[in-house]
Amino acid sequence: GEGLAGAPAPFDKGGVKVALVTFISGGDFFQAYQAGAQAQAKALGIDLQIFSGRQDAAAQREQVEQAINLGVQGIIIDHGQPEALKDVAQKALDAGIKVVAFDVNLDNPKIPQVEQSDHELAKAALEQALADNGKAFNAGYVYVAGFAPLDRRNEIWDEVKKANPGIVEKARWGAVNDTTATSTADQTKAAFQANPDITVVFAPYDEFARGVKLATDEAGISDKVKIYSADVSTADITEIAAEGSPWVATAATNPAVVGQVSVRAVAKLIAGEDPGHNIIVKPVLITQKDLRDNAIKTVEDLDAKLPAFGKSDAATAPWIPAVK
Ligand code: SR1
Repeated sequence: GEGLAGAPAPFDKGGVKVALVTFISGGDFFQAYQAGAQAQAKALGIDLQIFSGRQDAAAQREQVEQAINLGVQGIIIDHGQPEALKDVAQKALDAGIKVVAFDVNLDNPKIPQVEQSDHELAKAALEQALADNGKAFNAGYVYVAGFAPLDRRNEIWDEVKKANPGIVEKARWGAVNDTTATSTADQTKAAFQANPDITVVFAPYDEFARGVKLATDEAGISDKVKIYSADVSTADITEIAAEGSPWVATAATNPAVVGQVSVRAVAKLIAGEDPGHNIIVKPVLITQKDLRDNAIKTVEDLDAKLPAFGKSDAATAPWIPAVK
């Protein structure tokens, strides 16, 4: 990479190498996150190498080791299982490599944690569910434990149920694999066969929501169900805004912005600056009505309509160029 005029060392000379080691690399969220990271890396003259995840903890661990051996200056660890990563992350730190974690709690004071304010995100989606459906309804819940963002969203689901005893969780399902949406769709069919009285589904990951919609559309029950989710992509916007869609709201950041923030955080560490320990990108609530009323069809339309969605001032510095 080229040097960046006016930037602190080593960015003034260029040639900075960073690895992004992912756990999940498929799906809209992770693709947009990676594209955002790559765009911010390019603007900083960073050579960013992305290691593709296969939902395989041992493989991800090995990729962190590979990155260390490649002599990178920084590593971003994106999701994963803390127990498989903590010691290799420490090994990277011991080798003088700066480490940032997104959505995986490495529990290390030297490793800044990037997240989307998952508590706020879940609250926004669930407040909309309460506003639309009242305080008493039969719910389905899509959840897989062990993912930091899903565990944080789950804390809010527990709180909301506790505060509203009229919400009855009739069934819980979910899968995270390389075909999350279709696996979730299969499970959704079974859940609705056993519990046809479910009217609200909380599915706080867009691949989950996509799976639930697939299943309710196929079963011809989309007019009896409402889906509340996390995340957004252009494909999601199409699904949400479609006529008769049961997917009525999502709380989301722009994942490309989260990718940019992650790269800025590691760049600041490499330059000897402190990006802060908890780096938060705030979500916004997006409803089906908002999308339809404002003719929003793409993530770019959302960026243009909602400035709070299109950029974040987390981990910025005067020498770090903004991504266009
Ligand atoms: C399996 S974890 C999926 C979540 O990670 C990110 O936080 C996204 O928001 C997505 O919902």
